[in-house]
Amino acid sequence: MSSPIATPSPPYDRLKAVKQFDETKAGVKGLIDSGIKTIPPFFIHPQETLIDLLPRSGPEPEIPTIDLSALENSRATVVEQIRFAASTVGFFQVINHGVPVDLLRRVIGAVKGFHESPAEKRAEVYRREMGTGVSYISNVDLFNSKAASWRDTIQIKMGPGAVDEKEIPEVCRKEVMEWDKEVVRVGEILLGLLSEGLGLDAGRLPEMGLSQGRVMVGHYYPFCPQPNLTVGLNSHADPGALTVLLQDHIGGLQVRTQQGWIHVKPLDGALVINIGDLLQIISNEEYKSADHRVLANPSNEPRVSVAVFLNPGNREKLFGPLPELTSTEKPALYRDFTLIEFLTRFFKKELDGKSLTNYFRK
Ligand SMILES: O=C(O)CCC(=O)C(=O)O
Repeated sequence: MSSPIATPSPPYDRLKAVKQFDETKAGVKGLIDSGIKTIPPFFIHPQETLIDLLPRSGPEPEIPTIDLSALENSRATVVEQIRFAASTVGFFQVINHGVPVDLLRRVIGAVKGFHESPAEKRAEVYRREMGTGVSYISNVDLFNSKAASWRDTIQIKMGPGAVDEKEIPEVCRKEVMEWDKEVVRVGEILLGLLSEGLGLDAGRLPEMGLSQGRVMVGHYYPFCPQPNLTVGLNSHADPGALTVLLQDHIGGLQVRTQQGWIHVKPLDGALVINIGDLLQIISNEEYKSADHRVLANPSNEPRVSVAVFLNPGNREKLFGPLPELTSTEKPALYRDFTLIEFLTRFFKKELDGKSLTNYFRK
């Protein structure tokens, strides 16, 4: 006969559960492959985050789409479109950027191929430190965040001191290298246009070496059985100068605007560009770094995205608002700092949407 006194279930040991998950080295993909039907409690986000995920009512505004093929005949129009997008929503999509569509498909396919390679293969590069320049992890901030997010990531350091090519998993090596070259090319064009949008010479931002420090992240958002209880990626702003993002057709990326959270709708062949905190500071806040997030993926098909963060290569140089953009009417809004100080501050805080720029505000 069973005892009439119920034995209390032991309290949930969150740290133990998180450690056990990390030790599988198989990420969220591993959880889904194991057949789970509910998400482990450490993925469940606080109520205030979940309430904010509810869909908005009414028509949704869209972020601007800018056609770079117009550069040839009407550069001034494109500069104005980019200036407007960068100084309002801080996000835009570019089309006709010159990257072959076939390469865009191959990059997504190769990153997907890595995340869907056998768990033992992925485990070989599962590490939290970026020592060799490649790390596969689930949740960069797994041990510091309030709740984990439904996503795995492969991070690759592309410069300065880029990863030894041989360290990149073979399944995506060729595509990662090709993609990096194209991102630098497109990034430099955009930095030139963004310079002009500030009323500066086209060379001003590119000459600062803002695309020399690059990290590529290939995200994988598997199907989530309880997408209303978690997120794919917490709300955050990117710390660097500019981010070039390639997303597949699934959707889920959202940006915070004055009209609330809006979707960055997948547009075949387009690249998503966003202003990072550093460019907000350098531009003395003419340009805006916007918070963005990714919803947990409710679709049976996994979502894949590949972001490259463009940062300065020189970590000791001082950065701050450009003197040309400050005046007695608009004094510098931020103090100068080195990238080392800036990034140290970034990695101290979890990706919880608190603005990094505020730490450097005068
Ligand atoms: O997956 C995405 O669409 C967004 C990725 C992102 O925001 C990031 O890596 O910082």
